[in-house]
Amino acid sequence: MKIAILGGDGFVGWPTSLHLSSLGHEIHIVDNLSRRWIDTELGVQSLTPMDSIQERCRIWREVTGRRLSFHFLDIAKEYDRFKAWLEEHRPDAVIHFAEQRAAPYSMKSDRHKVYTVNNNVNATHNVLAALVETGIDAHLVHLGTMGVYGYSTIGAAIPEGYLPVGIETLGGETVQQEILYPTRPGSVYHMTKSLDQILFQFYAQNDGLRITDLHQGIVWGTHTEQTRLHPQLVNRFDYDGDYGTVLNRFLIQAAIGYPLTVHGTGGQTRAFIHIQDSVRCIELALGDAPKQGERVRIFNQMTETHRVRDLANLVARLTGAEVAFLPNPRKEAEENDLIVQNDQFLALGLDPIRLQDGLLAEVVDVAKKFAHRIDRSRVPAVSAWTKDIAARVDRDP
Ligand code: NAD
Ligand code: USQ
Repeated sequence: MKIAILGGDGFVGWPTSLHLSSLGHEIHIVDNLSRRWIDTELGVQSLTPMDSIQERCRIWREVTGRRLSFHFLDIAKEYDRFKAWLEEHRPDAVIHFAEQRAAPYSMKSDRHKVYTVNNNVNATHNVLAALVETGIDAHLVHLGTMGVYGYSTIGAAIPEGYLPVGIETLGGETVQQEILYPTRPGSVYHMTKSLDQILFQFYAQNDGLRITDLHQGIVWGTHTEQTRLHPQLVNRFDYDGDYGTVLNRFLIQAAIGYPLTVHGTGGQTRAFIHIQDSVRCIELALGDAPKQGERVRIFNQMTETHRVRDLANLVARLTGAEVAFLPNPRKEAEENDLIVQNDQFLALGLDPIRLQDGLLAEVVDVAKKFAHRIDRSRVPAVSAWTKDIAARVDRDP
């Protein structure tokens, strides 16, 4: 297949590009490199040294003989260029990673909220409008988030996207319907993914676009089979207070002797998936495209759930790190349970990688190797969800 990978220079997009290229697909990475600019804005850098995207593609060619094409383009701001690009390349599938993906970054200030909404909602809508206008019947695979469901404890498993409801008619009969699971986003970033869902629903119904939305949990780890092939193919690894995700942060903190930064009681339960499984799920979803006229296909792309304080204790046991319970800069439930259905990927043959000491230790080793690149002052998470929380967190030692 000819596959366009929008956001293919990012943490999940890069290993996905390599994985699908190694399977023989023709890969076109489309990216505006905004993630690299945000590193500059924040004064941080990936733990792992990343080469330019052009250099990464050159190395891949050298190592495997396979070609990756890179196209510098802003999906959100350059609609006409993007439409012309699609018209010229006519991909069989489009994988859409090209959004601002950090919840803390999206809550930093009003400017960051506005940027996140403009970038994410426009990027998604531009892709949809351009597919309709060009008449390209590509399968669109979007990376969404488990966070659209919210984290209120309901004592029932979260289904894959849709909720069956019985509605009583005026005649007193009960009619069964399936609706999109009600969204309850916990940040402006997560809210944009909720908005994306409505855009998908409309375009699938109105124009027959074939769309798969992957509600992904928190991705951890760094290497995949392909990124290991050469030091310059290494994946990015975010550790800072905005972009670093919880488990990867705990692992680098352990590596540099920084107390593990648990927010609040650490009673938050979240869904997780290893980066290797993430790229495998995308491959499986690609191979199982919906038909024209079918509703949006939604998968829960996660393999296990964990409570934050349990993860901290696990990493502490493994490495001897200390655990610090800090005031929570976010507005979120202090304690929640989470049960998630993920039967569809299991049925397609996913054999999940579970959190295991070996893999955790491997990430700590990566962190130790590049520890000299870590700026400790960028480790704390300082982005507060509300002005009240900002004032409170500031006063706390
Ligand atoms: P990332 O920030 O590392 O990568 C996103 C890429 O998209 C970057 O290379 C960026 O430059 C590019 N991009 C952003 N806006 C663009 C635009 N307007 N035009 C062109 N390119 C643009 O993020 P990631 O961690 O690789 O996540 C990829 C996707 O997966 C995101 O949509 C995210 O919401 C979703 N996701 C990520 C995680 C996770 O834990 N990392 C978990 C669940 C879902
Ligand atoms: N947390 C800590 N300490 C830290 C960092 C985070 O206790 O140092 C807590 C947070 O308060 C939160 C939980 O850990 O309760 C998860 O935070 P996170 O930053 O790992 O994850 P999140 O903000 O939800 O976002 C990440 C990705 C996002 C993706 C989402 C999947 O950045 O792109 O959509 O995970 S999910 O969480 O399933 O919605």
